[in-house]
Amino acid sequence: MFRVQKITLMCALVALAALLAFQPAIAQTIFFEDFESTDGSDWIADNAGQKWAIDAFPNGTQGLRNTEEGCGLSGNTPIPGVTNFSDGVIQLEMSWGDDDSWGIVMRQSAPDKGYLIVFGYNETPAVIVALLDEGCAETGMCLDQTSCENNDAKTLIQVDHGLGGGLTQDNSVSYLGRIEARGDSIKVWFLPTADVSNPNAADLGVAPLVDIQDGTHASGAVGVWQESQGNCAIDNVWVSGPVAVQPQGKLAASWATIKSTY
Ligand SMILES: [Ca+2]
Ligand SMILES: [Ca+2]
Ligand SMILES: [Ca+2]
Repeated sequence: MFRVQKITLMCALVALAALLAFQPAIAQTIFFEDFESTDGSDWIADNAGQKWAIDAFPNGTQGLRNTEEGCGLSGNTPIPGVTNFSDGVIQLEMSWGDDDSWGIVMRQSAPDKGYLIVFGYNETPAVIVALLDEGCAETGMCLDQTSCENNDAKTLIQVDHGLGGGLTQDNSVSYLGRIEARGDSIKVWFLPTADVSNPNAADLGVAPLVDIQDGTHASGAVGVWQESQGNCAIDNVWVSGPVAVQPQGKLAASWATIKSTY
């Protein structure tokens, strides 16, 4: 009997140790939204004319759709509650019913202090990293109007997204955008979500399109930016903290698992 209890205790301790080892990585998720059980009313655009709505996303679930079109309706929407991001990963799925660009505003400490990372499509076939300090992402302005594309003088880097031209504009394809920022290091990935075996993995298995060093801004808010992106949608918006996303190979958590842990 004593022996059985001892084995049971050992098993419990092993399970507890495994749980404790597992927790630090999981606890680093500081924001996740899959738009399955929200009306999106806490996503409040800086541009009063921009209207978000819950609608279908090409992964077969609900996403958040930008319903209004036009450069004058461009701008940032702060991710609810993510006000002091320094190091970690910012990731989202994006789809296009238009030819313009999605983006992420990162480490924003004032309207003109922070980074803009652009995921371009047909009109701007590029990934761009620029500074809000240069007037990039100004509310109500498209990228060409702020001269924050095709302009080495106002951007930190612009690289071809490598997706080719003539991309579909019928919201039929989900694309994955990931930014990994650690200190001065900023890395950006942009590719069809279907090309990634596990979008939750710490290592996506492909090299980043952008890998630069810049220390202009250390921390601040995170937001989803768009330029004239009428009828385009986002889903599975995820922000993690300083520790690596998840130990590679140890865990293949579903989005549902991630969501249930914060
Ligand atoms: Ca969803
Ligand atoms: Ca544009
Ligand atoms: Ca447009």
